Amino acid sequence: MPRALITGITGQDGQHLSEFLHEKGYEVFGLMKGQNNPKAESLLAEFPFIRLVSGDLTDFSSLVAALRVVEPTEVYNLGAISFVAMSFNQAELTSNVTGVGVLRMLEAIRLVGGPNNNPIRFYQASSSEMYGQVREIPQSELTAFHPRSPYGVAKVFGHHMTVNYRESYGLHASSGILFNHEGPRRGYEFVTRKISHSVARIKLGLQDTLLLGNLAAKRDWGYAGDYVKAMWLMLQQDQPDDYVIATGETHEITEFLQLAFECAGLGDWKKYVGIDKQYFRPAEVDLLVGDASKAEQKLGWKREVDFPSLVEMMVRHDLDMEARRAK
Ligand code: NAP
Ligand code: F7E
Repeated sequence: MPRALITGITGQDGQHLSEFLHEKGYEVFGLMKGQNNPKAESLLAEFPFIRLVSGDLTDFSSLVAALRVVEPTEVYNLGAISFVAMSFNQAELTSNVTGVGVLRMLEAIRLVGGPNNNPIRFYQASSSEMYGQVREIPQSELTAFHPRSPYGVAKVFGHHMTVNYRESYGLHASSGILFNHEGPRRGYEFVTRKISHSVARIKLGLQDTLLLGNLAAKRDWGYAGDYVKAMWLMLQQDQPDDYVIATGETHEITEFLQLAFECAGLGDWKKYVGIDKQYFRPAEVDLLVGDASKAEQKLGWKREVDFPSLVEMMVRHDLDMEARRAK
């Protein structure tokens, strides 16, 4: 039976990937940080098949210990400080977890090796934030990086380390350059979930307004459930490689707002949305749109959920959730 160790198990992608791998017959292990992490109980209530091991991406020996206990055939490194805005305020922590954490895991894998002398296959969660101030449109695996935040810089470090360990030591290490992916499990701090959740609360009379930052940014938004399948496909290939995973469409935040408010029957979003300077970033990524043709051809991957369906899925989920809470 294949055994997967997932870092970032409590995050959006960790949850989707656990579910996906469990359905494929994997034994699923998750690295859980902290002492009595409050997220453990709700995670196990929803996904009782997950087995937790303690560890932290800032602590090398804990990663070695986790690999020795789990003996995984595949490691998915999803753990990170992933909120770009936070990375400006906690740049050192972000560099340590999101950047150097990748190196620690790669070194731990190199040291421990895989069960029965089979090498461990490694997936690194790279990001479209590495493109930052984009050099070309759309962005592909060959586009140069120009990160615009400490988060983006840390991801570039992790990405290059993954490539370097593959080339230097022959590790089966692949890097997925994933563009924004969202869904009902998205953290409330990210703009799509902030919008869908606020729309639900406004509809139910629990909130009057929604304050946002820069509405001009454009993103290539897909559904997280589609994207975790690509992670798994990368590790099933004979040769490790890097792949862009994206929809190939870009949308302004105002388009997300329009669809979300319409979906809840609230009409014109401009009646409810205000601008608050605190949500602007010191440097912005203005436009992202990915070219996933390599993944489509080599992995046979294709997104299934389109942009309007994604917005509707998130708003409907949050309307149901808030209505249940209000009872
Ligand atoms: P997320 O919801 O923010 O989850 C981040 C996870 O990292 C959480 O489980 C968190 O654990 C864990 N973590 C934080 N610090 C850690 C540490 N020191 N040691 C071990 N784990 C730690 O992120 P996501 O949206 O699922 O994204 C998954 C990965 O893909 C991340 O690496 C992210 O940067 C990357 N990515 C995401 C997107 C996207 O659009 N979602 C796009 C490209 C790349 P706690 O809950 O215990 O804090
Ligand atoms: O911001 C703008 C903000 O925080 C999107 C992470 O998963 O995807 C994510 O990073 C845009 C930005 O995601 C608000 O300025 C306006 O232009 O939802 P976000 P992100 O920064 O694109 C990449 C691919 C990752 O790898 C990251 O881990 O929306 N924006 N007003 C706002 N953003 C937020 N969060 N809140 C606002 O009020």
